[in-house]
Amino acid sequence: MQINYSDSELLISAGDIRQFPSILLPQAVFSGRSNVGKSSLINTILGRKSLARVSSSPGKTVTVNFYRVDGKFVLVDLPGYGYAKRPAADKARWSALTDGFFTKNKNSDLIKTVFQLVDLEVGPTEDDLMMLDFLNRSGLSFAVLATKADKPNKTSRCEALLRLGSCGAIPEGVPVIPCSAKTGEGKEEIRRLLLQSLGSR
Ligand SMILES: Nc1nc2c(ncn2[C@@H]2O[C@H](COP(=O)(O)OP(=O)(O)OP(=O)(O)O)[C@@H](O)[C@H]2O)c(=O)[nH]1
Ligand SMILES: [Mg+2]
Repeated sequence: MQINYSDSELLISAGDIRQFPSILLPQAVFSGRSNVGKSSLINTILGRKSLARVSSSPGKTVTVNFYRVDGKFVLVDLPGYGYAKRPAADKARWSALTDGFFTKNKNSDLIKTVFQLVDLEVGPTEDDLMMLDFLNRSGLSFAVLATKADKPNKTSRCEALLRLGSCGAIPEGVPVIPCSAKTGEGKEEIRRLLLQSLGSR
């Protein structure tokens, strides 16, 4: 399938599960803690500079953003978790939205794959491990994207990748892909997994 990635548009920035679009296109989901680089990576994959808003202050917006790509599929930018300074009301909204997205979503069969982002240098946080545990139990297909791979030097990068690869919460066979919105590393591999997932489930 040929995809014109730059032919993409924001469908809706949903602050409530009732606003989730009813468009029947397959979805690939980007999940991860606040500031891990979800929106930046979406822009890189789409070859767009600033379609997905990159946050200057993390954790500010609690919305699920749906991007339609070339009329063929939808990329979903989930709100980031783990932002300590977020007010309790926003944390409750995060839970309602994210939980709603996975468990109360009448179109959940459209979710073809989840890209779980983990900061390569930081490694999986407690919240990341909880999310990975959820994904393992969900039966959803997922891959781990190790973000900001441009930051560590060569030695720390190798060590960090080895640590991540041997993380108990990431089963064998789940791809772990180093990537960077800054250098474009991982873009083609992510696009390949994306296309592969669209034909499945
Ligand atoms: N060095 C480096 N910085 C990055 C990379 N990706 C994102 N950043 C920076 O990390 C910060 C957060 O990026 P976002 O893409 O907004 O992160 P997010 O996961 O969407 O954050 P929330 O929307 O708050 O959940 C920004 O300052 C980006 O410029 C990367 O690959 N390399
Ligand atoms: Mg974002």
